Amino acid sequence: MSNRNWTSIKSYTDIKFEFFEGIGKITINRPKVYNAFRPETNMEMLDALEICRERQDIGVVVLTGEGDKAFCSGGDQNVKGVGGYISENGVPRLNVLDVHKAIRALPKPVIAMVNGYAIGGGHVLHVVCDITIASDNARFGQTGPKVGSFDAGFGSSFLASHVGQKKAREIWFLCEQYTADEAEKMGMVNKVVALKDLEDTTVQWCQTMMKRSPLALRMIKRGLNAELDGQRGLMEFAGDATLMYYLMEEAQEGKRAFLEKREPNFQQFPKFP
Ligand code: S0N
Repeated sequence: MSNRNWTSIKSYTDIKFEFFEGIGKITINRPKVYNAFRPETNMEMLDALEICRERQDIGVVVLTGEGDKAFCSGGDQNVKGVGGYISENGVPRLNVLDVHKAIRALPKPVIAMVNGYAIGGGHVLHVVCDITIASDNARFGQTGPKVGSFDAGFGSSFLASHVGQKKAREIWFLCEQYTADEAEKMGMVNKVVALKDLEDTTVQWCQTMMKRSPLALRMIKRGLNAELDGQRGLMEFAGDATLMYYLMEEAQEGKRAFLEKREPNFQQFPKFP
């Protein structure tokens, strides 16, 4: 599927983390369980997402699954225990929620490249990404109420903002599967392509986004997140407004005046209508 020379950024047990021309690609690499995640998978994704945040040469992040069967089949049922998914030290965790928060907070676009089943918590993962590009063999759906689980967080509320309240309730209440075309018609997939074209199309979309202003993309993402994310969303939006203020002469004048032990001259700056 890939003829690109992706270079490894860092080695992990459960994921692959690679780089190609400004794109950081995170691949859940557990094909035997259809790329189901366990707590360690989520810890590794969190580490990789933090590296994507820090690295100046990464403009867009792609999240996908290994092979052509599954993007992700949700929480690994083999390690599901009492209180969550049991990590190697015996502690039960629901730490995929931290991955959701990290994807939303990342000030760069995150694209789900869905190459097969996006089911259960795997479906939620694509929902929380900014963009979803799917292969025509992809299948989408929630399973929670069928297998003893649910995500009443982003997996419900953000889904409803994509497909509408009625459809979101249908998806969760019936636990049926939907084809890629159906998912696109519902508004939760941006584009459907043949599996052989999935990576090419995703890379093209990434390249187009990387031609755009990174700060403009960042502010659009923050603005679109803010309503659903409440005070936290406003905090992220406000933080970026402060970042931009720090880039301006007006903020520099305040700092300089303090260090030079004088009154700041803010009157020199325009008061825009
Ligand atoms: C994906 C499905 C539909 C594919 O069906 P198909 O083609 O018939 O293949 P199978 O033979 O079923 O599967 C192939 C092999 O893969 C294994 N496997 C598949 N999914 C899982 C899984 N999730 N965990 C472990 N193994 C899995 C199969 O066992 C099989 O292996 P072999 O060949 O060895 O038998 C179908 O597989 C399917 O329906 N899978 C289960 C989907 C599911 O119910 N996932 C879990 C749903 N729940 C969550 O994801 C929890 C959500 C969550 O994480 C969360 C939410 C909110 C707050 C916190 C949390 C949290 O818990 O962190």
